[in-house]
Amino acid sequence: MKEIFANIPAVKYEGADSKNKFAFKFYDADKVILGKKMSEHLPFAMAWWHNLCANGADMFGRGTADKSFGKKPGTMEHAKAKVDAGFEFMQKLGIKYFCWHDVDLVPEADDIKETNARLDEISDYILEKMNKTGIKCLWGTANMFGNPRYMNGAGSTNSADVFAFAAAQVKKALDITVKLGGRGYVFWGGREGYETLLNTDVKFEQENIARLMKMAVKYGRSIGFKGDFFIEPKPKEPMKHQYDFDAATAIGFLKAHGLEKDFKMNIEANHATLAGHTFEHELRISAINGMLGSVDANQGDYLLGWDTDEFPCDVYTATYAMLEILKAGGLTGGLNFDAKNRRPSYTYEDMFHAFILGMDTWALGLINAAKLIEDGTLDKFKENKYSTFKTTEIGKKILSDKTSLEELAAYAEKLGAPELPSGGSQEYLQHVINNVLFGK
Ligand code: XLS
Ligand code: NI
Ligand code: NI
Repeated sequence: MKEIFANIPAVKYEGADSKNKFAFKFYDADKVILGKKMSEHLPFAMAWWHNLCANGADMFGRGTADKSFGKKPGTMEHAKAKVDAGFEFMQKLGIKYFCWHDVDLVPEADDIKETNARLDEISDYILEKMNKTGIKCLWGTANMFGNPRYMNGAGSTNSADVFAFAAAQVKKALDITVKLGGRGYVFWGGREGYETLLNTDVKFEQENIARLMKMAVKYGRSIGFKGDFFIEPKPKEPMKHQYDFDAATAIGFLKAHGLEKDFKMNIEANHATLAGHTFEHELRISAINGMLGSVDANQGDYLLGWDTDEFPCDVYTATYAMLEILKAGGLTGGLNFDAKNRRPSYTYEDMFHAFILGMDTWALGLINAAKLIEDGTLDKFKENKYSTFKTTEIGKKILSDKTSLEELAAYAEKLGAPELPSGGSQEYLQHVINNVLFGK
């Protein structure tokens, strides 16, 4: 088969001194860090939609990048050319996973039966490529936000017929996920939210979203899906207010509807910052609830209030994120580059540079996080910070739930003023981090 990215070589690790622009400087797939290969710590995935479909079009201008791969867009020949391009791309970069929406894989027909037949055909073709290359499916999802029928939501729609269409798409996307052996299935509630409460029954809408998710779990398990369902929280965009605002909100929703056993979080960095949180905050909240599943690895821009989906280059953020992931024992999902090239970066070479940047950034994050764990200062500090609960009699009583307000009140009265242990030292810790990261 003719190569699509013919002028671009396979990208290999060459080390930080390499000047080869098609080489990794930090991502060394087989290198063992904290007992595991880098490639296992970092299950990178390619997002079909950004990499093989998006052409740089925005509200103000048409596309700049040619993603036709030599075929006419809107045809099955083009859908297959995207598969060819995607697998060649992933092989050249050593990426082991991919993620998709139903309508990224095939052009949507007017009749859902025809769309589904196209999905059957393309997934046969994808499966062949998977078997030849060993590349795997990380997760699949149904696009329930693009088609005009979802203008009032999918699970949260005001139309029972539209709800049925959403269910039909979820069913088929689950079929294809299972067929491709996907590790997960994602719900990103793009249109599940509202513009104004004046016309919205929030309780009704949220209950219906839960109904759709329950049906998805029931059906998925019945066809042998053993992976995790994921909610991908996002506070806004396209809706003014989205129901899965952040991890804490989504976890509360799952628990309220008895879905917490089957679902975990898919945390996107740019969504975290849109919610007014750091990326690592969202990872921590997911982790302490046992729901850290997968990551959409991108970054936003602090000066822009929307999902800019940039490839990650911020090494501090990648370090803090990897620290959370390592502490949580890793991901059940992976690191999906839900990220796109900037509009003027329209060439095939730019597509590769974007992934080289993203993969090297996360590799640095991993290397740094491992150093911080080995250094141990942060862990020791935290342990010491709360030590009065372990070393004093009253602290031990509180932790073992063996006291009461009355007893604590009597104790406090006797005490006069409490001695205050230091709890901060933020500047010291930040300095330690810089020393560990940049010191020899
Ligand atoms: C949009 C979301 C979307 C999901 C998948 O902001 O990030 O791309 O990851 O539907
Ligand atoms: Ni995403
Ligand atoms: Ni996003």
